[in-house]
Amino acid sequence: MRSFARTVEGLNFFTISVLIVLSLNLSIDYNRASAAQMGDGHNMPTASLDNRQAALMFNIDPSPVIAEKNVNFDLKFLDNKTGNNISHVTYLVTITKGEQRIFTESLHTHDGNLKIQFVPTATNPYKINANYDGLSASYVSDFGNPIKVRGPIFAMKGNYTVSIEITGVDFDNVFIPSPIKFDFSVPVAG
Ligand SMILES: [Cu+2]
Repeated sequence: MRSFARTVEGLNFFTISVLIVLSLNLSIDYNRASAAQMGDGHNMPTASLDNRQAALMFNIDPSPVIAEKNVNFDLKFLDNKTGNNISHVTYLVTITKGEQRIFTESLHTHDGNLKIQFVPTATNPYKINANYDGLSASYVSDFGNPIKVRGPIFAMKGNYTVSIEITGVDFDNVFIPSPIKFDFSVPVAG
């Protein structure tokens, strides 16, 4: 796996791309990925579900993440054949720092683009600005706006782990029996 910094119009993005193969019987054969393992661009984790090939794109902006500054996540789950977004994707996003779980929510995107903005504040517990969708039991962003999270997340420097679990695809209320989970190490600079 590989993590790489890409410069797009002057902005530094930390982009992680994970290839996932989806198989018919929803059987999963996946590996956990961590950014630390993503050094060589070859050992991509694969998962099976539906005979489709899909790639998880995960961008973090800025890179490196800086304590007390806004952090933007951009998640897309792409059909590798067509390059189109897979729609109606439900993610369980969990952030831990050390042993402490500081964020965990189910988030859904109807169109396949999921943007989350973390605004570090002293607000504890964190607050989410987004609509709650009962069908997917998740927060959903409005038209192109990120799901905003205000709270003590990325407020201090240190090593964070971002776990992204794909729990549903194609429909709002159909969930994968064995979710596909990836862990990413995200160092936060002071
Ligand atoms: Cu949906």
